[in-house]
Amino acid sequence: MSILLGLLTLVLLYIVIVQISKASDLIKTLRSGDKQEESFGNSAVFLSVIGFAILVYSIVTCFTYAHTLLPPSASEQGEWIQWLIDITLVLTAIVFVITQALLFWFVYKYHYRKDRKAYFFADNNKLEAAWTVVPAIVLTFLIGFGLQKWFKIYSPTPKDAVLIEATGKQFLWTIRYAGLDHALGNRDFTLVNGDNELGINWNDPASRDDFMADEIVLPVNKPVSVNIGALDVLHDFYLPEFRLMMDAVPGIPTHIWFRPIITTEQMRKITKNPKFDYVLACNKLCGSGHYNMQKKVRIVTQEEFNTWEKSQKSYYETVVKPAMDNGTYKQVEVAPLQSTTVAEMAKKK
Ligand SMILES: [Cu+2]
Repeated sequence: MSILLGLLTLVLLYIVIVQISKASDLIKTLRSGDKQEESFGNSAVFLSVIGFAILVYSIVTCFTYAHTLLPPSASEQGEWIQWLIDITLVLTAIVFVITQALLFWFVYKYHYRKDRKAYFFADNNKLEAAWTVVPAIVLTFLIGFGLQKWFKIYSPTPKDAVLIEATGKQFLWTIRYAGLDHALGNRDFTLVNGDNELGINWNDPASRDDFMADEIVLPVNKPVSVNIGALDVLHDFYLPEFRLMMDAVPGIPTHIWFRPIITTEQMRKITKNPKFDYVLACNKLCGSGHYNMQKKVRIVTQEEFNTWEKSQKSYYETVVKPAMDNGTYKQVEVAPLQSTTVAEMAKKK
């Protein structure tokens, strides 16, 4: 019944629209030709004035709010990305302004006039070739530049990189530094428990000097290698001022390397904000506390970094070992992985 009523409503609606259009056609023919031309002229002026006003407003707001954009990129990789963003923005802005200005100008210039007849042509091969080839060349260049930067960004990590590990979980980042031996201790998921949520193998000598940090401190002009992971849901290692981000996926380790080029102190001067701090944020909507999933990032000189690194305490020595000694921490032994095929499992049953 409701379907029938719905169909009936649609048919009635169609009849109403047809009748209204018929009535407006009648009114138009009743009006004298001069009045019709005047009415079209007024509409054309109105439309093009509104169009130009919106165009000017868009351009002015772009410049007015330009200062709210991110400060200059604080990493070498980010500079390349920023260059790609800039060149794309400039090219598309030029095309946008030209096409929109022409559109609104044509609305006015070619509006209906009694003594003028529209020129008809079905197609123009030269014009079509031009508007296909020119954008194709421009896009090829943009993609070419993009690919070139992509391969540079995902090039092998330099050997002298500072190695850190960032693990996301609802709603905080755990940052582990490789320590003075420049090697992160192995992790094994079979070791994960309440005391060891990263599953670090404390029998691995490389784990002994690893330390957890409340903030990310990095030396300027030195490559930084970041191993990224997640414990629960999808997160995203996001450094807006460095124009970098990389997904943090449970079960799939990801990696990124970059080179910071502006210290926090320098950036405070550039932004004229003495309280400025770089931030590591999460760029995936990972839950109710997502907005608060941040960590302070400090870019310092090499000397400051060395002093800071030496002042950090090994997590094993200060937390794990004392707990093991007084029996409140149990290291689960690494069990060798057993491979069981589906057929073997079926046999056992
Ligand atoms: Cu998150």
